[in-house]
Amino acid sequence: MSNAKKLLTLCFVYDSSRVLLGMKKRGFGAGRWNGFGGKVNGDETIEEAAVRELREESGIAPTNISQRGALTFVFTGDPVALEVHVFAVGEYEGEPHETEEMRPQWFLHSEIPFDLMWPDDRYWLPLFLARKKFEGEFVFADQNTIKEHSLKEV
Ligand code: 8WZ
Repeated sequence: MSNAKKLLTLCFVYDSSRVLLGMKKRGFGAGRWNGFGGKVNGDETIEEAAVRELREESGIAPTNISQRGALTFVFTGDPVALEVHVFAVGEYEGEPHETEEMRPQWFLHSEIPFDLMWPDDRYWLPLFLARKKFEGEFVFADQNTIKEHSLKEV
């Protein structure tokens, strides 16, 4: 049966001064800095998927992870919405390394490259970095253009 939503995860590793982003090297969102994440498989919880995708895309294993936000993305004319669950990772094992998917790099909070990220990130990433929990919905006309959005702290 067809799904009305695609479930995705997004993990941001951060501390009080820096956040780890990855340059997406291929596929959907290629050429943009983002957190690490991907699709939730049928046999796993959303958090299990977040941990798996973080390991696959950056090589690190979180020892501390918590859900911090839920974002819905809709593209005009596409009936399938993306439901993205955003996780915060504080502590982890291993060291980030480049993979086929992602090239990781640390950024100061004051130097986050919003112009090279998905355009919704400038709305909600400041809430994330301020340790808030949030829910939002963004309607895109295309991958560069937000038509409308709502965002609230929860
Ligand atoms: C985003 C995003 C439309 C859209 C999609 C994603 C995405 C795809 C896979 C994981 O996330 O990620 C961010 N930060 N904004 C907007």
